[in-house]
Amino acid sequence: MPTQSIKKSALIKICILGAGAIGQLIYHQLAEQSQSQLSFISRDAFSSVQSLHFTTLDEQIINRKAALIGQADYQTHLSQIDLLIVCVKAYQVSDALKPILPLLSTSTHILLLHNGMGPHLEVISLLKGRGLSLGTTSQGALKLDKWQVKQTGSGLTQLGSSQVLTQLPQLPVPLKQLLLTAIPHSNWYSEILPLLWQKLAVNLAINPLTAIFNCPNGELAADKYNQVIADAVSELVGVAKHDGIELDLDVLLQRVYQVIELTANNFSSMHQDVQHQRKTEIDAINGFVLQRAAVHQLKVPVNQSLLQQIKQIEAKYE
Ligand code: KPL
Repeated sequence: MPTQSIKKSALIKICILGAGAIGQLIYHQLAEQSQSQLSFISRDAFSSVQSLHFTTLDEQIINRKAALIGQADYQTHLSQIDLLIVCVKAYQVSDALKPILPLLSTSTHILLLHNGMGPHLEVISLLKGRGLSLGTTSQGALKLDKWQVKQTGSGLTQLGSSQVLTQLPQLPVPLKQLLLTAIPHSNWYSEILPLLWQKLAVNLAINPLTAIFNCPNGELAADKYNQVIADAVSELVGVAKHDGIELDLDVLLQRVYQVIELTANNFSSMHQDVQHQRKTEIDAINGFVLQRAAVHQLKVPVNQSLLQQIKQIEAKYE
């Protein structure tokens, strides 16, 4: 398995694509470490320096400056970065990466960090030999303003590679160490896909139901939701099995109810998307299960119905 190498003494150059709540949270966490030089990719024509504001879990306010790389500097800046962290929504990953990828050095490593699954399958063919890692985070972050983020929860972050990616260069060890030191409660897995399926089970049950029934996560503990949650997760277990991933339904359901309890007062990201009339991540969540079910000619009526209900809500946006 090839491993990319980076110069030992140099600062590690990391660029973040997607300055949403998670992109900014990761920026602040990496900025606590002195080994890296950080920037965001901006869609503006010219580069600029931006003031960022971050409220930590213990309510400390931290102000930082960030370099936003404008299009005029893409060529020179992007060719030098060691790691590109992609924090856009799942449905934006391919389109956001397409113009950026050819400007990256062939030794740049790419990390996708988003809810849902699927984009890596589209991205693999575009990499031209660059390394790819995948991850998911349950850290809670809320965007209070364009450049003001508050951390609202300290969930796990799971990062790793996969069998399907082993022909590609692996994440260099110093980069891996930096990520695991900077991001609290983060772990590395040599096979990340089962972890992503497990997280998918949580999102596939909680996200659409809270959006459809307009409720906080905690309300899903009510008996009336037991059946739909069990059926949706059980369909996922069946599809994952055909994809070569063995999951335990009882363990997954326990995890779903644990998250419902731990985040009882939170509104899920899909609930927030619907409230703000934004496109949701349903295609990468329940939609991914539908896609894989179609490949294996399986029926997943409960996930199909949840997806349809969310699509109907989106179709009514003004
Ligand atoms: O990841 C989440 C989300 O809202 O997208 C959960 C875990 C459901 C927490 O709200």
